[in-house]
Amino acid sequence: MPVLDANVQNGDLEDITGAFELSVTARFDALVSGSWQRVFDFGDGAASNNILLTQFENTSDLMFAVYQEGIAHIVVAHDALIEGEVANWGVGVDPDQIVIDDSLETDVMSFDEVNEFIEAEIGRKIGIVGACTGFDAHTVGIDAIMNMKGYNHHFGLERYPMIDAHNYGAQVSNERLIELARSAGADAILVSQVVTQKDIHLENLANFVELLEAEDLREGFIIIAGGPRIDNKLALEIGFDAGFGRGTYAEHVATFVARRMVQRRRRPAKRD
Ligand code: B12
Repeated sequence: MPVLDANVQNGDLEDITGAFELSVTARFDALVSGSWQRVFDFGDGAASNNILLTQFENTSDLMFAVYQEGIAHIVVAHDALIEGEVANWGVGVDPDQIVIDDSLETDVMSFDEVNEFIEAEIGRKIGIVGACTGFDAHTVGIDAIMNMKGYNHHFGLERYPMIDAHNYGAQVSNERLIELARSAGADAILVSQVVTQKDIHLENLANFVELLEAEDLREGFIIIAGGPRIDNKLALEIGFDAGFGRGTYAEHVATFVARRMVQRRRRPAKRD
């Protein structure tokens, strides 16, 4: 589908007949005073063949719905709407399920803004290492985030002058990734998990956090999980600082790491 402009009539669009992904940038200015405010609503009639992304009633919940021949498939992301903040959301239907990914970062900084922010606020390059861990051999996701070339016209972290990024590829054990992060003097560690059979991704991620904690290293790193079945809520539950799913670009990650480093520095010292 082409890029659509919300301020103009987009006319007839090509039919969506199979799996698809859409990304949108939007801001809600008044939640309570509105109701069912749409981000988009494509279709050929009320609740028959429609695809819509909308506020749920007048709440801060975001609802994604696909109506197919009168049958509704709906998912709701609770508290995804923050009044006055620009947010990016990715929604879609993959061959086996309907997904909504309430993006974690609002006001994502651009490539240039991230570099300027790091220079001004941190005053040195930040170190980020990453890998796809365990037996998972899917490198494309972590490459999209880290490699120089990037993904979908978004440069990867290796291209950022203020980031020292190292991508260690796939099938890296958790132990090895931690060792590599230590020797690189990294500030943040990125872990990619794609294969989810028998919840192996959850086990791998939990084991990663346990290893860091066991070695008393958890506080020393910002740790981020990512992959098509990962979202921020899940990652936080496992003990990561953040989680990113489909539609993520390097700038989402760079923005999060840079801001989190500054927040950590500002955190008051612990008192006994
Ligand atoms: C290419 C591919 C492969 C290639 C991988 C090649 C490579 N070098 O990566 C090969 C052929 C090796 C492969 C093997 C297998 N695959 Co495969 N593969 C795919 C396929 C077709 C595309 C994946 C991909 O590249 N996506 C594009 C990237 C850009 O998307 P992404 O990974 O989601 O990454 C984005 C985000 O998730 C996020 N992200 C990802 N990681 C991270 C990390 C961080 C830190 C952050 C911030 C963000 C982030 O950012 C990225 C950019 O936005 C998918 C199907 C599909 N259409 O998705 C199946 C798929 C992932 N594979 C699948 C399976 C089952 C397998 C095998 C087990 C098959 C088998 N029986 O042998 C093996 C597993 C091998 C192993 N040990 O891991 C399943 C997984 C199902 C599941 N839920 O577990 C899928 C979904 C296919 C399916 N529908 O069944 N596969």
